[in-house]
Amino acid sequence: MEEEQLEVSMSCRADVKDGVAPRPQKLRLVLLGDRWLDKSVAGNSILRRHVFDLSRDVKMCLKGQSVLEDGRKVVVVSTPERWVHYSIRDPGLLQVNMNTCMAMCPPGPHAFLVVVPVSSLRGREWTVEGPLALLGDTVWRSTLVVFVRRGKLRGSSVESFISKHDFLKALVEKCGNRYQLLDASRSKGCKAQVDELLGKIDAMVEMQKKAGGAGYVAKEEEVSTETEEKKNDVEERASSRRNRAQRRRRTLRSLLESRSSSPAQLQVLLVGAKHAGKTSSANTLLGGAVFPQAGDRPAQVVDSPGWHGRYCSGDTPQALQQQITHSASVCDPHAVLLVLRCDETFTETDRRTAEEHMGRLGFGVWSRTVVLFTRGDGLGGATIEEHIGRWRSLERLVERCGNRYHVFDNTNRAGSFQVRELYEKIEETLVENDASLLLETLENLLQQKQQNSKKALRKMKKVKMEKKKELKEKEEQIEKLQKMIEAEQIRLKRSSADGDIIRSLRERRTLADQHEDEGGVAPTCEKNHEEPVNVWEQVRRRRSQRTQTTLSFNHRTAEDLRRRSTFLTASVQPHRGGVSDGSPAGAEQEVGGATEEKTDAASSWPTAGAAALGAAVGTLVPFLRLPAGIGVRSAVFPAAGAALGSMLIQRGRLGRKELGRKELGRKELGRKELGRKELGEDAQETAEG
Ligand SMILES: Nc1nc2c(ncn2[C@@H]2O[C@H](COP(=O)(O)OP(=O)(O)OP(=O)(O)O)[C@@H](O)[C@H]2O)c(=O)[nH]1
Ligand SMILES: [Mg+2]
Repeated sequence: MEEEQLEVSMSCRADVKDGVAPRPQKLRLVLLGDRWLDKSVAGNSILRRHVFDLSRDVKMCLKGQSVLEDGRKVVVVSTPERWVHYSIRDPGLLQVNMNTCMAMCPPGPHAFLVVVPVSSLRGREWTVEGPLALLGDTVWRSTLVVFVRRGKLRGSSVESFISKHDFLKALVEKCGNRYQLLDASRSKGCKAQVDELLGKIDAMVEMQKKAGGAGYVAKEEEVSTETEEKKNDVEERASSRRNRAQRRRRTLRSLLESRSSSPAQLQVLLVGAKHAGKTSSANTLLGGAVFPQAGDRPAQVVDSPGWHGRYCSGDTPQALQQQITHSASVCDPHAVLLVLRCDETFTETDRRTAEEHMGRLGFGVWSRTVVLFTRGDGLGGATIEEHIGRWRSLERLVERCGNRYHVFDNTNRAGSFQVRELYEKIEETLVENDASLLLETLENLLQQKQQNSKKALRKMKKVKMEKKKELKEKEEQIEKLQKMIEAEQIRLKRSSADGDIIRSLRERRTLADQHEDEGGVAPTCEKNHEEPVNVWEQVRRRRSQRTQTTLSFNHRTAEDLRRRSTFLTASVQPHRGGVSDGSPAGAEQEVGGATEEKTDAASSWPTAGAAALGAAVGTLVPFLRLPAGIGVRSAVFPAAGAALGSMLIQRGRLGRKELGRKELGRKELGRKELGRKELGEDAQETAEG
């Protein structure tokens, strides 16, 4: 392998030096195609010598090689007829075949050449399409289509031949529009065509290299589409299809039980391509009985001629087509069985052909069609759903038939289970197409829905009421809680106000206590705590000074009062223990005592005077003549005058007493202020000391 790569790279270098486009000096090619003869002719034309036997198919891969005039070495591997023939029993067969031919041209082929004969390919499309559908994308990037048998073109171009066949258009497109016509009948013209073909291969290899590839297909696993990922995908889709079909069948069977009327006889029509197994399947259905039974009732089975397609070339003749349509009109089938083989490929052309022929049976045919797969014995370990999932075109066809399908093994006619099951499926198809039954079912469903909706409405109303009640209860609870919170807040406010009052009262009391009992309070002195005796000494000195000040103040107040009073002389009492505490209470007691004495002394004279004056006025009043001319003479008047005079004097005395009390209060406040200042000075002096 290394030798090969070295050879290729050396040749490329040499070509670049000469200014020629680099190309592999050893070219490895693989021929694919349905007919061994066409492949052998194409192989000999490329090698320019007779290497492959044109007289027989050896049914195995063959390798031929030669050196061209320009010194280029070419290796060609030819494959036997239908070498990639698909078998569901052994889907790995393709891989085995591909590996064999890859091993014959190591390290891998530069190109795959699909050899297609220029001839009527109608009904044989699958021979080209089918096997190639199994090849992976890597192969398609390295593939060219080679058309042989130019003579059949009859003067027209190869392009017009391609355009006539949809499957060929798709094939050429898939190969990146790379194709070449080889006319082996004319050796001179063929040489130029081969040169042209090799040029196209070189360009393709160059393109692959530019894209970062090796220029040839090296990995064997890239050849086939049967990757692990694809297998898993197929299995998943297969199981989903099976489940869907089973669900649908269950529903239809329940509907079938409620069905009141059913046809007395089942009519079944079999259609399909030639050799698909229609007659064999009809015989299996009849089971050898003269009057076949579908369950407990008779069945009529109608076979039809196969359309030309997969196994016969040429269009389906008009007469044959009419016979197929006539078969359908004869029995007016309850179900149409579309017969297909399940042991081989299924291409897009197969789908199109089947749909074309079925379409002639009428538009409504698809709703009563069941796909009947024959050769179930060739499935091996695979399931029918897996086979369907492997071919996209087949999937589409089965879906068009409403996912109705069944498998027959016609080699086992004794197997009554497969027949019974098929009849069941036909009956289910009847249900699906019974418009009156479906209408009835629909009506029942609607009725049920209405009842259900009424029930649901009632239930909803009930739930709504309950919710409303619940909401109301909750609202009441919230209201209660709010009230409780408000009450609590008020209580808290009150207690905090009380606390403030108590605090302020306490503060006042503390202040008063401090003033009253200064000896009990030890002055704080953080700085001079080593000499407490001196501090106390200082405090005592300051206190005695303050006592002197207070005494002189009290004395002055007493003097003042004495001077003001005209009736009494007030005496100032000395403080207890010889030291005045300077408290306002003490001052008040002293001053209050002086005021009482003065009041008691002053009360007798003015009251007696006023009473005498009142009595005199009262005596004179009866001798007065009032402007109205009325004369008043009574002893009441002297008494009333005396009482009034006494009362006026009493009121004047009370007013003076009130004024004296206010004056005392003002003085008291002044004294308090003075005391506070002195205290502050004390503390400051103590701290500084
Ligand atoms: N192994 C196997 N062979 C089958 C099965 N069904 C049909 N065949 C064979 O397939 C071949 C064609 O079967 P037919 O029933 O004649 O096919 P057809 O569709 O009636 O053919 P035409 O009438 O020509 O269109 C016969 O050789 C059958 O033996 C099957 O389930 N298993
Ligand atoms: Mg037949």
